[in-house]
Amino acid sequence: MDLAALRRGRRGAVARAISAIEDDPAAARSIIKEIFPETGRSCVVGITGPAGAGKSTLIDRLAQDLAARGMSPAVLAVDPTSHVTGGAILGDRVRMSGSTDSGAYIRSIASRGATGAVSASLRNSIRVLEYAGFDPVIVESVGAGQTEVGISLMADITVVVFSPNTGDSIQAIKAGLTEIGDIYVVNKGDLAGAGRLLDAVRDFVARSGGARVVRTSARRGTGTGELAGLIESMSAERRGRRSTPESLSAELGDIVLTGLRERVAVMAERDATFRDCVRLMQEGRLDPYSAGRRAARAVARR
Ligand SMILES: Nc1nc2c(ncn2[C@@H]2O[C@H](COP(=O)(O)OP(=O)(O)OP(=O)(O)O)[C@@H](O)[C@H]2O)c(=O)[nH]1
Ligand SMILES: [Mg+2]
Repeated sequence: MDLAALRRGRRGAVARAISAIEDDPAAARSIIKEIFPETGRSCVVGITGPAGAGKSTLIDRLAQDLAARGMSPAVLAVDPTSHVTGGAILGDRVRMSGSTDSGAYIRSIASRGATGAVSASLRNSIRVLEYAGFDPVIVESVGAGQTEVGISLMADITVVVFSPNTGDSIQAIKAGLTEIGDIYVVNKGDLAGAGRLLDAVRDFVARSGGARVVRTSARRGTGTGELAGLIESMSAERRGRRSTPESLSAELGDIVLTGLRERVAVMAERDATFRDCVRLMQEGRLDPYSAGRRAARAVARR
Protein backbone atom coordinates (compact mmCIF):
# COMPACT_ATOMS: atom_id res chain seq x y z
CA MET A 1 0.00 0.00 0.00
CA ASP A 2 1.38 3.39 -1.07
CA LEU A 3 0.77 5.39 2.10
CA ALA A 4 2.43 8.54 0.77
CA ALA A 5 0.02 8.64 -2.18
CA LEU A 6 -2.85 7.87 0.17
CA ARG A 7 -1.90 10.71 2.49
CA ARG A 8 -1.82 13.11 -0.47
CA GLY A 9 -5.38 12.08 -1.25
CA ARG A 10 -4.56 10.47 -4.61
CA ARG A 11 -7.81 8.99 -5.87
CA GLY A 12 -6.30 5.74 -7.10
CA ALA A 13 -4.60 5.12 -3.77
CA VAL A 14 -7.81 5.90 -1.87
CA ALA A 15 -9.82 3.56 -4.10
CA ARG A 16 -7.28 0.74 -3.69
CA ALA A 17 -7.16 1.17 0.08
CA ILE A 18 -10.95 1.03 0.43
CA SER A 19 -11.14 -2.01 -1.86
CA ALA A 20 -8.52 -3.74 0.26
CA ILE A 21 -10.49 -2.89 3.39
CA GLU A 22 -13.63 -4.42 1.89
CA ASP A 23 -12.10 -7.54 0.38
CA ASP A 24 -8.95 -8.44 2.25
CA PRO A 25 -9.09 -8.65 6.06
CA ALA A 26 -5.32 -9.07 6.47
CA ALA A 27 -4.61 -6.02 4.29
CA ALA A 28 -7.29 -4.08 6.16
CA ARG A 29 -5.63 -4.84 9.50
CA SER A 30 -2.22 -3.70 8.31
CA ILE A 31 -3.52 -0.49 6.70
CA ILE A 32 -5.49 0.46 9.81
CA LYS A 33 -2.53 -0.22 12.11
CA GLU A 34 -0.41 2.15 10.00
CA ILE A 35 -2.87 4.98 9.58
CA PHE A 36 -4.75 4.83 12.89
CA PRO A 37 -2.67 7.48 14.72
CA GLU A 38 -3.58 9.99 12.02
CA THR A 39 -7.31 9.34 11.96
CA GLY A 40 -10.25 10.50 14.04
CA ARG A 41 -9.75 14.15 13.13
CA SER A 42 -12.33 14.75 10.42
CA CYS A 43 -15.96 15.40 11.06
CA VAL A 44 -18.19 12.47 10.09
CA VAL A 45 -21.66 13.46 8.92
CA GLY A 46 -24.16 10.60 8.81
CA ILE A 47 -27.10 11.19 6.47
CA THR A 48 -30.00 8.82 6.91
CA GLY A 49 -33.73 8.66 6.28
CA PRO A 50 -36.34 6.61 4.44
CA ALA A 51 -35.56 5.14 1.00
CA GLY A 52 -36.18 7.66 -1.75
CA ALA A 53 -36.24 10.74 0.51
CA GLY A 54 -33.64 12.32 -1.75
CA LYS A 55 -30.50 11.67 0.31
CA SER A 56 -28.18 11.09 -2.66
CA THR A 57 -29.51 14.08 -4.58
CA LEU A 58 -29.15 16.23 -1.47
CA ILE A 59 -25.62 15.01 -0.74
CA ASP A 60 -24.60 15.84 -4.29
CA ARG A 61 -25.63 19.46 -3.73
CA LEU A 62 -24.32 19.55 -0.19
CA ALA A 63 -20.87 18.33 -1.22
CA GLN A 64 -20.66 21.12 -3.79
CA ASP A 65 -21.75 23.70 -1.22
CA LEU A 66 -19.18 22.42 1.29
CA ALA A 67 -16.44 22.46 -1.37
CA ALA A 68 -17.41 26.04 -2.21
CA ARG A 69 -16.80 26.86 1.47
CA GLY A 70 -13.26 25.53 1.15
CA MET A 71 -13.89 22.14 2.75
CA SER A 72 -12.85 18.81 1.19
CA PRO A 73 -15.86 16.52 1.42
CA ALA A 74 -15.91 12.81 0.66
CA VAL A 75 -19.01 10.65 0.44
CA LEU A 76 -19.49 7.00 1.35
CA ALA A 77 -22.82 5.52 0.31
CA VAL A 78 -23.96 2.34 2.01
CA ASP A 79 -26.58 0.84 -0.23
CA PRO A 80 -28.58 -2.22 0.73
CA THR A 81 -30.04 -2.91 -2.68
CA SER A 82 -27.93 -1.54 -5.46
CA HIS A 83 -25.46 -3.70 -7.28
CA VAL A 84 -21.97 -2.50 -6.78
CA THR A 85 -19.97 -2.26 -9.95
CA GLY A 86 -16.29 -1.56 -9.59
CA GLY A 87 -16.76 0.10 -6.24
CA ALA A 88 -19.52 2.50 -7.23
CA ILE A 89 -23.26 2.26 -7.53
CA LEU A 90 -24.28 3.34 -10.98
CA GLY A 91 -27.37 5.24 -9.81
CA ASP A 92 -25.51 7.18 -7.15
CA ARG A 93 -22.65 7.87 -9.50
CA VAL A 94 -25.04 9.55 -11.89
CA ARG A 95 -27.01 11.30 -9.15
CA MET A 96 -23.82 12.61 -7.57
CA SER A 97 -22.08 13.67 -10.75
CA GLY A 98 -22.17 17.36 -9.77
CA SER A 99 -20.18 16.88 -6.59
CA THR A 100 -17.61 14.64 -8.30
CA ASP A 101 -16.96 17.52 -10.70
CA SER A 102 -16.42 19.85 -7.74
CA GLY A 103 -13.67 17.57 -6.39
CA ALA A 104 -15.57 15.51 -3.83
CA TYR A 105 -14.59 11.86 -3.56
CA ILE A 106 -17.55 9.49 -3.86
CA ARG A 107 -17.60 5.81 -3.15
CA SER A 108 -20.23 3.18 -2.48
CA ILE A 109 -19.62 0.32 -0.14
CA ALA A 110 -21.49 -2.93 -0.21
CA SER A 111 -23.96 -3.49 2.59
CA ARG A 112 -24.17 -7.23 2.30
CA GLY A 113 -21.97 -9.55 4.27
CA ALA A 114 -21.58 -11.12 7.68
CA THR A 115 -22.92 -9.26 10.71
CA GLY A 116 -20.37 -6.67 11.73
CA ALA A 117 -18.57 -6.78 8.38
CA VAL A 118 -20.43 -3.78 6.95
CA SER A 119 -19.82 -1.72 10.09
CA ALA A 120 -16.15 -2.67 10.01
CA SER A 121 -15.64 -1.69 6.38
CA LEU A 122 -17.56 1.52 6.98
CA ARG A 123 -15.51 2.53 10.03
CA ASN A 124 -12.26 1.68 8.30
CA SER A 125 -13.19 3.37 5.02
CA ILE A 126 -13.94 6.53 7.04
CA ARG A 127 -10.42 6.24 8.51
CA VAL A 128 -8.86 5.93 5.05
CA LEU A 129 -10.69 9.06 3.90
CA GLU A 130 -9.59 10.98 7.00
CA TYR A 131 -5.99 9.94 6.45
CA ALA A 132 -6.34 11.09 2.83
CA GLY A 133 -7.33 14.54 4.09
CA PHE A 134 -11.05 14.54 3.43
CA ASP A 135 -13.16 16.55 5.88
CA PRO A 136 -16.04 16.16 6.34
CA VAL A 137 -16.69 12.52 5.53
CA ILE A 138 -20.36 12.19 4.63
CA VAL A 139 -21.97 8.76 4.99
CA GLU A 140 -25.30 7.99 3.33
CA SER A 141 -27.29 5.09 4.72
CA VAL A 142 -30.92 4.07 4.67
CA GLY A 143 -32.74 4.70 7.92
CA ALA A 144 -32.68 2.70 11.12
CA GLY A 145 -34.66 -0.49 11.18
CA GLN A 146 -33.79 -1.29 7.60
CA THR A 147 -30.10 -1.95 7.95
CA GLU A 148 -27.89 -3.11 10.76
CA VAL A 149 -25.58 -0.14 10.30
CA GLY A 150 -26.28 2.22 13.20
CA ILE A 151 -24.94 5.27 11.46
CA SER A 152 -25.56 7.63 14.36
CA LEU A 153 -23.05 5.64 16.43
CA MET A 154 -20.38 6.32 13.82
CA ALA A 155 -21.20 9.95 13.07
CA ASP A 156 -20.30 13.22 14.80
CA ILE A 157 -23.34 14.88 13.22
CA THR A 158 -26.44 12.91 12.24
CA VAL A 159 -28.73 14.37 9.60
CA VAL A 160 -32.14 12.75 9.10
CA VAL A 161 -33.83 13.44 5.77
CA PHE A 162 -37.59 13.23 5.30
CA SER A 163 -39.69 14.05 2.28
CA PRO A 164 -43.42 14.56 1.82
CA ASN A 165 -43.91 11.51 -0.37
CA THR A 166 -41.88 8.91 1.54
CA GLY A 167 -42.25 7.53 5.04
CA ASP A 168 -44.67 9.68 7.02
CA SER A 169 -43.74 10.90 10.49
CA ILE A 170 -45.48 8.02 12.27
CA GLN A 171 -43.36 5.48 10.38
CA ALA A 172 -40.30 7.57 11.07
CA ILE A 173 -41.00 7.57 14.80
CA LYS A 174 -41.41 3.81 14.68
CA ALA A 175 -38.11 3.49 12.86
CA GLY A 176 -36.37 5.38 15.65
CA LEU A 177 -35.38 8.18 13.31
CA THR A 178 -36.76 10.90 15.52
CA GLU A 179 -34.28 10.20 18.29
CA ILE A 180 -30.99 10.33 16.47
CA GLY A 181 -30.95 13.57 14.48
CA ASP A 182 -28.83 16.63 15.19
CA ILE A 183 -30.32 18.15 12.05
CA TYR A 184 -33.65 17.25 10.44
CA VAL A 185 -34.08 18.02 6.76
CA VAL A 186 -37.44 18.24 5.08
CA ASN A 187 -36.40 17.64 1.48
CA LYS A 188 -38.53 17.95 -1.66
CA GLY A 189 -39.63 21.30 -0.32
CA ASP A 190 -40.91 21.94 -3.85
CA LEU A 191 -43.65 19.30 -3.45
CA ALA A 192 -47.11 19.70 -1.99
CA GLY A 193 -47.22 18.53 1.60
CA ALA A 194 -43.74 19.83 2.47
CA GLY A 195 -45.16 22.57 4.67
CA ARG A 196 -47.30 20.15 6.64
CA LEU A 197 -44.37 17.76 7.10
CA LEU A 198 -42.19 20.67 8.22
CA ASP A 199 -44.75 21.51 10.90
CA ALA A 200 -44.84 17.88 12.07
CA VAL A 201 -41.03 17.72 12.24
CA ARG A 202 -40.79 21.05 14.08
CA ASP A 203 -43.37 19.66 16.48
CA PHE A 204 -41.45 16.58 17.55
CA VAL A 205 -38.15 18.48 17.56
CA ALA A 206 -39.69 21.03 19.93
CA ARG A 207 -40.70 18.17 22.22
CA SER A 208 -37.35 16.38 22.11
CA GLY A 209 -35.34 19.59 22.11
CA GLY A 210 -32.20 20.89 20.53
CA ALA A 211 -32.11 19.68 16.93
CA ARG A 212 -32.14 22.01 13.95
CA VAL A 213 -34.64 21.81 11.11
CA VAL A 214 -33.94 22.80 7.50
CA ARG A 215 -36.21 22.77 4.47
CA THR A 216 -34.51 21.96 1.18
CA SER A 217 -35.23 21.11 -2.39
CA ALA A 218 -32.28 19.11 -3.60
CA ARG A 219 -33.80 19.15 -7.06
CA ARG A 220 -33.94 22.95 -7.23
CA GLY A 221 -30.87 23.51 -5.09
CA THR A 222 -32.64 25.57 -2.41
CA GLY A 223 -31.82 25.32 1.28
CA THR A 224 -28.71 23.21 0.73
CA GLY A 225 -26.44 26.21 1.28
CA GLU A 226 -28.07 26.76 4.66
CA LEU A 227 -27.53 23.07 5.47
CA ALA A 228 -23.86 23.32 4.46
CA GLY A 229 -23.43 26.39 6.68
CA LEU A 230 -25.03 24.59 9.60
CA ILE A 231 -22.76 21.58 9.15
CA GLU A 232 -19.69 23.80 8.89
CA SER A 233 -20.55 25.69 12.05
CA MET A 234 -21.44 22.53 14.00
CA SER A 235 -18.42 20.57 12.84
CA ALA A 236 -15.83 22.33 15.01
CA GLU A 237 -17.73 21.56 18.19
CA ARG A 238 -18.99 18.10 17.24
CA ARG A 239 -15.80 16.68 15.73
CA GLY A 240 -14.76 13.54 17.57
CA ARG A 241 -18.11 13.08 19.27
CA ARG A 242 -18.49 9.63 17.73
CA SER A 243 -15.67 8.25 19.89
CA THR A 244 -17.95 7.39 22.77
CA PRO A 245 -17.39 4.35 25.00
CA GLU A 246 -20.59 2.96 23.44
CA SER A 247 -19.34 3.14 19.86
CA LEU A 248 -15.81 2.01 20.69
CA SER A 249 -17.20 -0.92 22.62
CA ALA A 250 -19.45 -1.77 19.65
CA GLU A 251 -16.38 -1.81 17.39
CA LEU A 252 -14.40 -3.90 19.85
CA GLY A 253 -17.28 -6.36 20.14
CA ASP A 254 -17.51 -6.60 16.33
CA ILE A 255 -13.81 -7.38 16.05
CA VAL A 256 -13.88 -10.02 18.78
CA LEU A 257 -17.01 -11.63 17.32
CA THR A 258 -15.56 -11.69 13.82
CA GLY A 259 -12.44 -13.42 15.13
CA LEU A 260 -14.54 -15.93 17.08
CA ARG A 261 -16.72 -16.64 14.08
CA GLU A 262 -13.65 -17.34 11.97
CA ARG A 263 -12.24 -19.64 14.65
CA VAL A 264 -15.51 -21.53 15.01
CA ALA A 265 -15.74 -21.99 11.24
CA VAL A 266 -12.28 -23.54 11.16
CA MET A 267 -12.92 -25.74 14.22
CA ALA A 268 -16.27 -26.93 12.85
CA GLU A 269 -14.28 -28.50 10.04
CA ARG A 270 -11.20 -29.78 11.83
CA ASP A 271 -11.46 -29.89 15.61
CA ALA A 272 -11.68 -33.27 17.38
CA THR A 273 -14.07 -32.05 20.10
CA PHE A 274 -16.42 -30.62 17.48
CA ARG A 275 -16.30 -33.93 15.58
CA ASP A 276 -17.06 -35.91 18.77
CA CYS A 277 -19.96 -33.60 19.65
CA VAL A 278 -21.45 -34.02 16.18
CA ARG A 279 -21.11 -37.81 16.37
CA LEU A 280 -22.75 -37.97 19.82
CA MET A 281 -25.60 -35.72 18.65
CA GLN A 282 -26.06 -37.94 15.61
CA GLU A 283 -26.23 -41.01 17.80
CA GLY A 284 -28.79 -39.27 20.01
CA ARG A 285 -26.48 -39.45 23.06
CA LEU A 286 -25.90 -35.70 23.52
CA ASP A 287 -28.44 -32.90 23.26
CA PRO A 288 -27.49 -29.82 21.18
CA TYR A 289 -27.14 -27.44 24.14
CA SER A 290 -24.84 -29.72 26.11
CA ALA A 291 -22.86 -30.28 22.91
CA GLY A 292 -22.74 -26.52 22.44
CA ARG A 293 -21.30 -26.00 25.93
CA ARG A 294 -18.64 -28.64 25.31
CA ALA A 295 -17.71 -27.17 21.92
CA ALA A 296 -17.65 -23.63 23.36
CA ARG A 297 -15.14 -24.77 26.00
CA ALA A 298 -12.97 -26.14 23.19
CA VAL A 299 -13.21 -22.76 21.39
CA ALA A 300 -12.19 -20.91 24.57
CA ARG A 301 -9.16 -23.21 25.05
CA ARG A 302 -7.83 -22.33 21.59
N1 LIG B 1 -39.40 16.86 -6.41
C1 LIG B 1 -38.23 16.55 -5.88
N2 LIG B 1 -37.68 15.34 -6.12
C2 LIG B 1 -36.49 15.05 -5.54
C3 LIG B 1 -35.81 15.96 -4.70
N3 LIG B 1 -34.68 15.38 -4.26
C4 LIG B 1 -34.64 14.16 -4.83
N4 LIG B 1 -35.73 13.96 -5.59
C5 LIG B 1 -36.05 12.75 -6.38
O1 LIG B 1 -36.38 11.68 -5.50
C6 LIG B 1 -35.92 10.44 -6.04
C7 LIG B 1 -35.04 9.73 -5.03
O2 LIG B 1 -33.88 10.49 -4.86
P1 LIG B 1 -32.54 9.88 -4.25
O3 LIG B 1 -31.58 11.01 -4.11
O4 LIG B 1 -32.11 8.70 -5.00
O5 LIG B 1 -33.07 9.42 -2.84
P2 LIG B 1 -32.32 8.53 -1.74
O6 LIG B 1 -32.90 8.93 -0.44
O7 LIG B 1 -30.85 8.65 -1.91
O8 LIG B 1 -32.80 7.07 -2.13
P3 LIG B 1 -32.18 5.68 -1.63
O9 LIG B 1 -30.68 5.81 -1.64
O10 LIG B 1 -32.69 4.70 -2.62
O11 LIG B 1 -32.74 5.46 -0.25
C8 LIG B 1 -35.21 10.78 -7.34
O12 LIG B 1 -36.08 10.58 -8.40
C9 LIG B 1 -34.87 12.25 -7.18
O13 LIG B 1 -34.76 12.93 -8.40
C10 LIG B 1 -36.41 17.25 -4.46
O14 LIG B 1 -35.91 18.11 -3.75
N5 LIG B 1 -37.63 17.46 -5.07
MG1 LIG C 1 -29.38 7.14 -2.21
